[in-house]
Amino acid sequence: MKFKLENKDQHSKARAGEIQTDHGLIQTPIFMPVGTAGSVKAVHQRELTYDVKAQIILGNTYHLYLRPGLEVLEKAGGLHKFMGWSSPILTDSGGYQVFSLEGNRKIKEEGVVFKSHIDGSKHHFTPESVMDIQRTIGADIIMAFDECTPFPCDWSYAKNSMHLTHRWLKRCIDQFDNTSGKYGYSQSLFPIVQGSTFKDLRMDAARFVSDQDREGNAIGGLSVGEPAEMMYEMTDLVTDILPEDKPRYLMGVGTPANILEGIALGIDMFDCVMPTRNARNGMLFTSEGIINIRNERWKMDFSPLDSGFDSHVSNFYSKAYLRHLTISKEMLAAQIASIHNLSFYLWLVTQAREHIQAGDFTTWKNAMVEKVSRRL
Ligand code: PRF
Repeated sequence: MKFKLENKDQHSKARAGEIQTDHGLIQTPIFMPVGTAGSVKAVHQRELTYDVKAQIILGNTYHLYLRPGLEVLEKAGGLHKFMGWSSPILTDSGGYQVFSLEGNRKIKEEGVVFKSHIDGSKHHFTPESVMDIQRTIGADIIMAFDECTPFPCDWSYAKNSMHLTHRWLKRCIDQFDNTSGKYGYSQSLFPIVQGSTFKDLRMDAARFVSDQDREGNAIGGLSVGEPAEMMYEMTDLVTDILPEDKPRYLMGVGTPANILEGIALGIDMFDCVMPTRNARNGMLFTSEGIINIRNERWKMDFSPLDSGFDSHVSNFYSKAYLRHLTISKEMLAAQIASIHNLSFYLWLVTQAREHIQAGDFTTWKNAMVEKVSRRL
């Protein structure tokens, strides 16, 4: 993997760059659609490429390990071949998913013991096994095994947890560096900065992670219920410490406004279930603001979902039609809404990139945050 920093904004920490992987180029800042179990829900691969214009998607170690399992993935020749996606893939380590199995998991020094949400069977994840699993899945970028602290969380819990994440990181790096990719292309390991909402811990974690000198770095443990201002404050502290010449990934973020503010704070990569999950509940993110498509207000509105940018689905179908499909529980509703929301997210980060390159990012961003946050 190679990262090239192309432009820096004069009035913020925003950057435009390029990540070259063996599965192609990623132009940053970028949003990565979430494809937890080998599918971006309700959106097939051709639509992801040609409508959404996704450059990289996410997979999840926990889900893929449980189903279809490693035997199938290895036999298929890795996740890219299995799902028919030849662009880059990033896999999350499963730590986050396992920790959200409240009551069904136990954290120890060695790793985590957990029960499957599918059949209740017992499994172990260790930093080593999670590296091996991600080697078998075959993502271009793989994540270290970390503990994501809940919010709120007291300082001493956050400190101990951060140190455990750091010891696990060392073990991930050892395992990763002593193994190689199984399918003939290279993989990169990103460590994760934790430290909850404590400035001293966040700074310690950012220094520790930077010292590992990997090809990119991530920030975890945010967007877990803390106020947005706190998330921005922590991100700002951490991006001041992380190396400038490597991509920075803010995990699980967020709303369109969160993403624009994250870009202004020097973040290059984002992922979130919000555009797809909320689409399935009838929430649309548009260039004019946020729409609940079930609302009576759209019953007779035959205008396009969004005419603010070029997208077949967003320009072609009307609000009234999507409202009807949603209320009738038609499967096409989830498809149209998901493609629209993802197209909008990808358009938004592409616009951010163009404004960084043009030198007017900050004024554009401030106006856009206001626009995309409105409830219509
Ligand atoms: N760690 C991992 N994945 C994550 C997170 C984390 O802290 C978050 C937090 N927003 C989302 N996904 N491994």
